[in-house]
Amino acid sequence: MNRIPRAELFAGLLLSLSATAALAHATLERKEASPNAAYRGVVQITHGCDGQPTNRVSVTIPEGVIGAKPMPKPGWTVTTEKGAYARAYPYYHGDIREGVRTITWTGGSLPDDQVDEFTFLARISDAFAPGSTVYFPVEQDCAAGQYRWGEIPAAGQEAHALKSPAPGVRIVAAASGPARAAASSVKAGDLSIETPWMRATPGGAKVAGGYVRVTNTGSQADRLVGASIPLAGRTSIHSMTMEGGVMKMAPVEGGLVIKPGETVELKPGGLHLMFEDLASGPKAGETVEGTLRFERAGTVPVTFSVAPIGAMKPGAPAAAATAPGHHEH
Ligand SMILES: [Cu+2]
Repeated sequence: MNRIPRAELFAGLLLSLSATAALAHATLERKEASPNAAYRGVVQITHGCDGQPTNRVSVTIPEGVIGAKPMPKPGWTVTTEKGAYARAYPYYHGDIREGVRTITWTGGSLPDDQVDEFTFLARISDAFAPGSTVYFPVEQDCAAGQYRWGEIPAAGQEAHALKSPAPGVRIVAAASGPARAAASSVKAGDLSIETPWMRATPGGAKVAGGYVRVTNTGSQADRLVGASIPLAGRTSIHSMTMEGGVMKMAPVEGGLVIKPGETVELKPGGLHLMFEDLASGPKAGETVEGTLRFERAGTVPVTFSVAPIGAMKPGAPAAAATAPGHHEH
C-alpha cells in the first residue's frame, strides 16, 4: 500500500473542510444592531468539522462592542478574557475602559448532525455609524479539525467571496426618530429622562417592573401620570414600603410629583412602574419602545433596555436569588 505523506493528508483534510465551509458558515442570529443599544449575540453552529463533533467555540468581541457578557451553557464551561479598550466608552452610569474581549465555550460535544447556539449580551457603542458592519470572528474546534471564521471583507468585497467569513452585524439607525435614538437620555421640556429600563421576566410572568430617573430642571412641578409599552395591557405607578418586615406596594395616587430642581428615581425596591397583563415576556438584552406620560411635558417616547431577571440596575447581571416571599419588582 502506498504511504501518503502526512503533509498531503493534512492538505486534503483542509480542502474537504473548506468545501463544507462554503455551504454553512458560523452565523449570528441577529444580523442588525443599532449604535448605543444592547445587542444579543447568538452564535449558531450548524455543523461540525467534516463529521467530527464540535467541542470548542470562541468568539472575539470587536473594539467598540462593550460590556460583553456570556450566557452560561449547560454541559459547557465558559471562560472570558478581558482587556483594555482603545478608548473610554459611555456606559450607563459612567465610562468603561475595559471589558471582555473573547468568550470561549469548551468541554461540550455538539454532534455534526445537530445545531446549537452560544449566546452573549453586549452593547454596541457609538463607534459605529449606520451602514457599517461589525464583525465577530468565531473559532470552532473539533477533536480533529477546526474552522477559523475570521475573514473580514475588504472595502467593496462581497462576504460571500470569502472562504471562512467572520459573522457580521449591520449597523442600522435606531428605528423611530431622534427622540428614541438616544435610548439612555431624553429631554422633554423641563424634564431630563435618564436610563429607562426594565427587568426580564421568568416564563409566563404577567408583571414586570420598570425603572427610570427623571430630573425637573424647570421652575414648575410636573407629574408622572402614566406609562405604556405595547406588551403590557396596563401600567401603574407603585410605591414600595416596609411594613412589619414585609414589603408592601401601593399605587401612587394622582401621579408622581417631580418638584422643580428635584430628581425622582424609580428603582428596584422603591418607586417603580408596574407593567401588567404582559402579552409576552421581555428578554434580557432587548429594548422595548414605550412612553412616559407627564402632566405638563406630555407623552414622551422612551426606550426601555431590558436587564436580566432580578437585576438591581440596568446592564447588571441578575442579583443573587431573591429571598422567598420577596416579590419580583
Ligand atoms: Cu408593583
